[in-house]
Amino acid sequence: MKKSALQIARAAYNPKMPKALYGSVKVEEGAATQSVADQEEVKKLFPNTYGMPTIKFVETSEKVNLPAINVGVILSGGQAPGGHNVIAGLFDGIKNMNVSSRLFGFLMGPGGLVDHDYKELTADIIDEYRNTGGFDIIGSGRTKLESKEQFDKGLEILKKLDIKALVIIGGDDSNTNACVLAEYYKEINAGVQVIGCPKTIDGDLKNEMIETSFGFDTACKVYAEVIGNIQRDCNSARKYWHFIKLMGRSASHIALECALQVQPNVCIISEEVEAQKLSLDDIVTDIANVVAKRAENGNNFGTVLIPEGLIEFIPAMKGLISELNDFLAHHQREFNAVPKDDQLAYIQKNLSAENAKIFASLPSGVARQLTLDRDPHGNVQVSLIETEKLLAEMVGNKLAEMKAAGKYKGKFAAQEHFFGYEGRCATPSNYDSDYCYSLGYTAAALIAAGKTGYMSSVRNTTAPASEWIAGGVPVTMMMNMERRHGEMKPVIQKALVKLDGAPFQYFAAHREEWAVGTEFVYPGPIQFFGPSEVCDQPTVTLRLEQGR
Ligand code: FBP
Repeated sequence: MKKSALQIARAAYNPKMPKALYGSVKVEEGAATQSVADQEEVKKLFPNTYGMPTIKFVETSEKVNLPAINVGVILSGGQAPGGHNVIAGLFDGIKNMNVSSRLFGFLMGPGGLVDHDYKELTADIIDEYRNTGGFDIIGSGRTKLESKEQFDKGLEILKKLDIKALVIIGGDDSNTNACVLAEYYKEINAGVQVIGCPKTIDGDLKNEMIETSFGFDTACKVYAEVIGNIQRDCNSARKYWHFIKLMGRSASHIALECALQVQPNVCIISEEVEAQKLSLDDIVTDIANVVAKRAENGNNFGTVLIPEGLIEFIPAMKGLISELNDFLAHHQREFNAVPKDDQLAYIQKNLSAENAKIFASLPSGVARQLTLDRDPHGNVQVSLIETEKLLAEMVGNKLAEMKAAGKYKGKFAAQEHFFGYEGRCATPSNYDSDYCYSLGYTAAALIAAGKTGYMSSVRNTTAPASEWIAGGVPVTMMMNMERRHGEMKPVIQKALVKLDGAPFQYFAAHREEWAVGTEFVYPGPIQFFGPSEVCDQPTVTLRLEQGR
């Protein structure tokens, strides 16, 4: 593989870790835990892994001799910068325990475990991938690991390779399934521990013990860099409004973090749209009013940030999606048999009158995307819905109406962008390089401590890395019951933007001045070499959440 100059220089970077992890550690147990909601139901479904205590690793002077262990690792779901460092940290952690320990990577996601596709990750291979973006060391995939048959098939290869612990690096859905797997292996006494690691650029896998999911920091910095560049371009030419959709699935954490970094003219937060029960027309009117206001000052340009999940949060759309989910869960086979050209009419015929009307009002592309494009977990693939185009077009129409009514005098030309995939495999920032390596190393410590059904947790990350706190949190603690595919299921609760949280409050307090004034900030590219205040800053979200 031909390497860039940055790749070569970056390979030499030594990720920083919590101080405790540099020597021998012992486990300090916290109080017993319970799930965030629906305690009785979750407890019943996880009799072997429910209620376990949180764990913190603290330094000890005792030298611990540990036996060699074979460990498996899986990368699951969408890519997020830093995944390679989780694996590097895990590798170094188990080797530090005992040099004869071995690490096996299952290929192309959870499917690799079921299909027995794997490769041993040796020191040479790991060294090639330290501090690099991407998941290409073993690949990733979205196969849903959920049936007993899959678990048993996986166990065959784990037994064959003498693997005693499996680390699943994934988002909320993958870690939910990791927990179901941990419970099952414990119930049947399989002798395999299962540990999760919190991954996703979306930033929606977080709670009091998991400060952030890895990859969020780097992805937001990449998007903020390019939004900043666009803002400087539009402040120079002064002729375009840029409608920028940002990845992030349901939650608006990415849009909010980018807004905090770049100070755009408008940023929509889906969670607020839902709370205020805004309709699509309300959103369009709000944006058009900002465009008109800026036009009064001769500013016919600006930026609008749009979270990709917006459509799901508009109350009327939410009701429609939920009915579609239930309908498709029970009629997928019949739906598949309907000729392509008749599918939309078929759906419309089977919806309630209210939802059929909304469905009919959508551009056919959007209606099709809502109906057809689901991932294996049943999520609407919001990345594929072109909300930025929909909004730009609707704002244009609204402004034309306002002009006709004498309420707007400016010029409006729109450019649309979608930033998503370009941020998911970026070279991890120092924060993600350090955080991920520490998560992997902590996973190794959880394995050594004999734990299963835990997620690796590294906290206090707005402080210098030496003060970070490494530990583990039982996955059942994050669970509640939710309706999926028409059935109630135990799942990790998604963390959406909190409207009373410090990041949103800061944004809400400043958005009016950002809307009318041109207060753009240009963050520039991620820096790896230079002063700490340029290279080591965590996200603004995290700093505001932690009051730093
Ligand atoms: P994960 O939740 O698996 O981390 O995926 C993150 C994400 O990038 C979302 O932001 C986006 O909606 C989705 O993946 C896109 O999925 P795909 O890569 O399958 O197109």
